[in-house]
Amino acid sequence: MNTLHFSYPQQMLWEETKGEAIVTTGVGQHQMWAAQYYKFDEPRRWVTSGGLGSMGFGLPSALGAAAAFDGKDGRPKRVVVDIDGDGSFVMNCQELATAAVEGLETKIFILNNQHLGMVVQWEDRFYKANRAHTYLGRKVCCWEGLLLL
Ligand SMILES: Cc1ncc(C[n+]2csc(CCOP(=O)(O)OP(=O)(O)O)c2C)c(N)n1
Ligand SMILES: [Mg+2]
Repeated sequence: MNTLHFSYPQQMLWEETKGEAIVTTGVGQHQMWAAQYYKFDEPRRWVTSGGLGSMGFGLPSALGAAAAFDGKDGRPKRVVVDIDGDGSFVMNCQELATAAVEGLETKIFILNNQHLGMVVQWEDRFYKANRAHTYLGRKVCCWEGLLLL
């Protein structure tokens, strides 16, 4: 199985955008990796919910940034990237409709670890790895002789 370390996409993104993108995030491990590995050289490029911890923040805030930096009517043009978790993204993915209707250009990186990763980390550390609906992957289910994948 090929694996990719969580820090790699953010490093790549930093290189590709020459550090000039506006980056937004959801909440979780992906957010921590983004904070550490997208090297913010300038202020006003990092949009995250910080201590409030609002999952679902990434996409709508990226759309706000895309509207503010759309290159129209004298406004500057900037690349906007939502670096999101799989759990956080689904909390507000209906806003893809807003992006389409309003024609807002946003790139979205979904770091799909198939878990509510940060909560899993706490489960491992403090709750003997007991899982409480933190797995987001596909369930393999045997029911009356049927294998549902
Ligand atoms: C609205 C909301 N619900 C629950 C939480 C608690 N919480 C913090 S991190 C997290 C998991 C995030 O999962 P994901 O977006 O996939 O990020 P990952 O940690 O896997 O990178 C949860 C459930 C929260 N911060 N906000
Ligand atoms: Mg996740």
